[in-house]
Amino acid sequence: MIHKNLLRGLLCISLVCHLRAAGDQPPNVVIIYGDDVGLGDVGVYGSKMIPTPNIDRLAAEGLVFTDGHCAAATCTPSRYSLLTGIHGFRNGISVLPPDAPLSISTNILTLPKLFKKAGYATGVIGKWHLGIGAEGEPTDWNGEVKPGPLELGFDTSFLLPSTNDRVPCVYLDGHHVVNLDPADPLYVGTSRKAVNRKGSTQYPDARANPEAMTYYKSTHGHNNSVINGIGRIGYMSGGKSALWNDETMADEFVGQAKKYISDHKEQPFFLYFASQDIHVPRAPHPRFQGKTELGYRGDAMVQFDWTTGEIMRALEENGLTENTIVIFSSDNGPVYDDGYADGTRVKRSGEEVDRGHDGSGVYRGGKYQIYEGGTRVPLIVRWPSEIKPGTSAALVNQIDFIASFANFLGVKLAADEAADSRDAWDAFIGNDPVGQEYMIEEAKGLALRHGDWKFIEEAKSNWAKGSITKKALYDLKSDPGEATNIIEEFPERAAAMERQLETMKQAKGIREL
Ligand code: NG6
Ligand code: CA
Repeated sequence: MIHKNLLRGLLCISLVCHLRAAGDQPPNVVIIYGDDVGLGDVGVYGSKMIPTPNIDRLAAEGLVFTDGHCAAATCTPSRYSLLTGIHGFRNGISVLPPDAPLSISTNILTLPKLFKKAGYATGVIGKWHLGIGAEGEPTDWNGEVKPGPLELGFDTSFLLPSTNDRVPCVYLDGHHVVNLDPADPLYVGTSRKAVNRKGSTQYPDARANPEAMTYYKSTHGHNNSVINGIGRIGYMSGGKSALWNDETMADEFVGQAKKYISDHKEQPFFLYFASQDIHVPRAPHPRFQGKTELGYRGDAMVQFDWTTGEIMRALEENGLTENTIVIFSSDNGPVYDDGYADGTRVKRSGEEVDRGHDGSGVYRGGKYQIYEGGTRVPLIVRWPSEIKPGTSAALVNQIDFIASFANFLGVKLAADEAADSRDAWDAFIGNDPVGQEYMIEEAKGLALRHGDWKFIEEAKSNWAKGSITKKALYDLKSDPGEATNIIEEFPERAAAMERQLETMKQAKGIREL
């Protein structure tokens, strides 16, 4: 044993190997991931109208990044990059419909596979939205639903398979739909016809029966199957006994997380906890309704803060707070009315402030947009034994988690593994105040950050249909709100950044540059 540990110690240069050689357990890693949570929705980043005491406590004990980014301004590409270390644009990844097959190849390295290589247990709880099932064959929701997270390196999974505004409105535990009655088989599709099967429960169609939307009405889209009084994207039939309850979803996921943490307290684990909050349809539990003056959006954020507190409490109760790296972040920037009349007062017109609350703080735009509000999200890393609490202005991105943890765990990445992921370990633990020199931001088009400079390429806008975002250059130091396009004043800088962006786009992966 001594011999083995000595050998390990000699072979390993990473901290985790030294810990193991010394007989100490490597730290657990928990990612608490919000959905559409803006930087300005969190107290420590300036939210005044939404109380977030639990997240603020986490922040006070951890490192708060002010220039931390998710990889893209919408969910699927952002999560794709988090788990693969590859930019979504390279593989044409965009927001997935309810019946999409798995968007990540089961042959490539993923964040959970990396942790498994280092001997960790791995689990995912919550929203998936990366597709499920094999390409080219319809997914059988009544049998084994796969491939999915279990084929990508997670040992256990408890999912909201797509998003809460998309069918199927059921939980998936491992390969199986929870509480499914075989006498009421479940079908999922993008047309009414595809799910119109005799013998399965039929749900109202929001187009024909808008009065069935009793929870609240949709303001755009969300007009297919109506489940629990809420119009959804896509159609389903059957699975009545398996339907989730929107208002107890947070409780369900928190319960799953508590169980996961206590079941795995004896071994190092990686838990990817992806809340549905504060994505639409926002349906916080009645105990959170009315907690803010901002309608269900604000109340759902209060619920998410509670969720965060419960996960921290579970770590504490199991004696794991000191030796767990907790990462708190979000998959894209904020949005107000994203398709339902849920009490937000801002329509999808690009207006930024609802009753004095600005979900992206001083930054411009939010979800779907190439401006900073699209990807600059709350990012907090807490690890008491190694990270000194404070604030970091380093430019960091979730796409770099894989390469950074690979460094920490002492796992070598092949050139084609997580090819866009670059080691930023020192920045994530507070030892490097600068972070990446260059970083891509992704919406429908791309932008490049170089320090405080930002170049935006000309592209179709994801925000307002048919509109084009013109080439632009901003100096975020003097103009954090991207109000003044100074491309005419600095044509050479803009051209150089455009060339750099092109080089990064053309490369197989950014790490090779
Ligand atoms: C849009 C939906 C929006 C949301 C988004 C994906 C409509 C009109 N809008 O198409 O409500 O679901 O997709 O959000 O249906 S994300 O956070 O998963 O990327
Ligand atoms: Ca999202």
